[in-house]
Amino acid sequence: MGKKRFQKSIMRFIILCLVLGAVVSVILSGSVMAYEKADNVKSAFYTEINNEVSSNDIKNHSVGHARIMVHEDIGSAMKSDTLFVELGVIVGQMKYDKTRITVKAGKAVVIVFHNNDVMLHNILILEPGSLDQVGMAADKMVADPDAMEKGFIPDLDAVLHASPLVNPGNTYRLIFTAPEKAGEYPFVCTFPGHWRMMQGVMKVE
Ligand SMILES: [Cu+2]
Repeated sequence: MGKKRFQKSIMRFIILCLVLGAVVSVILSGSVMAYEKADNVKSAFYTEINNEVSSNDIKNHSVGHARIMVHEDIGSAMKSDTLFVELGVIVGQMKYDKTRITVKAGKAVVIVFHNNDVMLHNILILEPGSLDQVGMAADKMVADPDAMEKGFIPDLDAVLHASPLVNPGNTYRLIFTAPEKAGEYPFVCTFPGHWRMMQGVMKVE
């Protein structure tokens, strides 16, 4: 092999290495970017949720048997078939602006609860047929000095999911997995005196 030919093949080898290196680094940076993007979306979601929790002044996330399920169910809320339901309040009437919500059994649900009213409200999802039991238990909580801290959420198994008390002008996302069993599940506000007026039905089908 002549000196020139040898130099040529060395050059070819170096160029090949450079091209391969460039291709590999483009592929790698692409996947890193994709990873970072997904991670940003995820962390933004966490930050938003955490802000809402602190803005509602929840000191203890395990209030009422860890039924404030913000953190546990974040994973399910990120599924593509998650159902988002907007729910507001009819100002000054102690009523939600919807009396019926329909969800799919076993699917993730996010109830985006806007408290556009001038007083505190919450939202609890209950076992079918348990509205009176839970409502009366909530009324009795007026005598409990820790009731505000407990968010007026009765400590009963019939309470499936619950938001904390939501301040006027605040929004709370109640994230949960819909029951597997079809049926009519009451939703209700248990702030003192509200439950008889402020209620609706979540139909699971
Ligand atoms: Cu209310």
